Amino acid sequence: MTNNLANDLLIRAAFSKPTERPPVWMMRQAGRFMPEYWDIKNKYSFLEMCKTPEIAADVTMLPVDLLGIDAAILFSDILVTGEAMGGQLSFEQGVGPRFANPVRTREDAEALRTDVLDKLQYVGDAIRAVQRRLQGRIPLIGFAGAPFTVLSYLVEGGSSRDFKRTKLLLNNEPDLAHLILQKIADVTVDYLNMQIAAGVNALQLFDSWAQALSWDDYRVFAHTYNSQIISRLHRKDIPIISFCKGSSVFAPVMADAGPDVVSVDWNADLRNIKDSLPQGVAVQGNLDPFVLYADKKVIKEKILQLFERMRGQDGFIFNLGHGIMPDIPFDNVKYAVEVVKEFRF
Ligand code: 1CP
Repeated sequence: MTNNLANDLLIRAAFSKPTERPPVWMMRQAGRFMPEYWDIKNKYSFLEMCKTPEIAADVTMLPVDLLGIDAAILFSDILVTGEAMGGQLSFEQGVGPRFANPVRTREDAEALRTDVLDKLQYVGDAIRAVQRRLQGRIPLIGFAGAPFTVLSYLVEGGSSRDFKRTKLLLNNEPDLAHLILQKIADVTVDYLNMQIAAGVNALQLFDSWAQALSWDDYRVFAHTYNSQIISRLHRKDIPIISFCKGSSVFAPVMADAGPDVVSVDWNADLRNIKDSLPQGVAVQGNLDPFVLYADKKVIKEKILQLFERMRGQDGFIFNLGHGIMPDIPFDNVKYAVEVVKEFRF
């Protein structure tokens, strides 16, 4: 049993069991809004931080020690799978991720490697380093990017606003898109199973940009592979959270892929989404992260408003609708965590 934890609120909520209050963690909690993050970031590149297990563990532990959240999330990135498959990945300050050799042709797609677990061992080492520090206090969440979102970075060669090349590929060369998506899915299955073996207590699949897809394309190019991944994990008592910006639209399809939790963006009424999903599927979310820029009084009001909506509901994990922005005041984030932790159902 991996989940022998002093604080197992997140695990209980993920499996829709009763909790005395909602568990709280925040996407991008191990990041740039913390001055302590910059103390480390100023000494190393982002990829050096990810690939040096003790540094990745130091950063993972920052929000645990400074915010008192109910779950840690491994410090890494969704694009490390794309790099292991052959993408020449760099993260430039102010530019974001870049693949210098975008995947555009059949030859590019065929060159992508799938037998890459040896290249990702540093992630397993980082998980073990974090677990040595956590000592079972709270769960550690492992994660991966979902195939469509990783494909979008590989094809575009970096971030995109409109996903023009990605959509052109899906529309004009769907077979080629499926070849790439299947390769990413195979790598993701091995990668998440490796994270389970290394000791994560929960998993999150990030399909951050699937909101760019139409309803039909979501089913064909995202849902197919996410379902496949979830069904191929050896996860026993490890819950899996499915995140997508756009989950206010796609939630029923996301639930159909078999996750324990659907993570919802802030466009949706979380209670409506919960009521629309099958019994036993939990929800995570969904405070608008921009609320954390506001006055503390407003932060508290908005959190309590969300809790009022979710009152009496098992299977609710408090989170933001998307990640914390780098310039949100640390003090506000800490305050939000306190508000959640004081609350009782
Ligand atoms: O310059 C820096 O300091 C690097 C900034 C940074 C950080 C702190 C990047 C580059 N990635 C991360 C960490 C990270 N990324 C985590 C760590 C754990 C956490 O605290 O949450 C996680 C889970 C991710 C996942 C990730 N990376 C996603 C999915 C989540 C989401 O926000 O939707 C995505 C889309 C990425 C790509 C990525 N990596 C980094 C940036 C700046 C981006 C986004 C760029 C874009 O908008 O396309």
